[in-house]
Amino acid sequence: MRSLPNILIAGTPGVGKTTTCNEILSLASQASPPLNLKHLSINDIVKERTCHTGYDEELQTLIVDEDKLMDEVEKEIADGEGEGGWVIDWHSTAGFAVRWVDLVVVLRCEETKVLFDRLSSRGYKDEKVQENMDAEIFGVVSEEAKEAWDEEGQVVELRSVAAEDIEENAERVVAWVRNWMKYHGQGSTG
Ligand code: DAT
Repeated sequence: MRSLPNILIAGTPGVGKTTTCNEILSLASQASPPLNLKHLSINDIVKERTCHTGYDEELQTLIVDEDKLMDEVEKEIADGEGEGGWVIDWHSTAGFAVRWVDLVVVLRCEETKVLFDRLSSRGYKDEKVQENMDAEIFGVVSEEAKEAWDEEGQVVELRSVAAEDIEENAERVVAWVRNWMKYHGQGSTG
């Protein structure tokens, strides 16, 4: 049994996943006692371990080899049997085994103008901006997560529109980690 939970921070590109992960890690390291949470950027794994088969010019994105990617993720997080504490940063929950992840946080930016500006400022082409805006409007990531993780409270949607949402969401996740530790009898470990 892991001593810390694994958390998947998911959501449409631009909703604030990486920013939120960094804030979670920062709060965790400053906590007393500190929580040994670690950032697992799936984007980095895709690139560094060549888990892709090509590049989609229209959508300006690598074509991910999901089987290879999930093999690499499994190695990294030790199939969920490791010590845990991974804060996983990826736009999707597809391919993840339910047992690897204790909490799925889906960040949401319902203010389409705000998301549009974030995506445009990345230099994304219109097609890519539109594809991501549609995904966010239809709640694609959230639906996918709820289909896989059906246990009560395992999928939470958090609003990520304004700057203060980042800190509030990070605080909620860290509080959730503490509760998980208490519930799983890990309260005395750091
Ligand atoms: P993601 O990892 O989901 O693609 P990001 O963390 O890289 O998103 O954030 C994209 C940009 O948007 C970045 O400049 C920070 C900004 N941003 C994200 N969430 C925000 C929020 N809740 N308030 C203000 N800015 C935010």
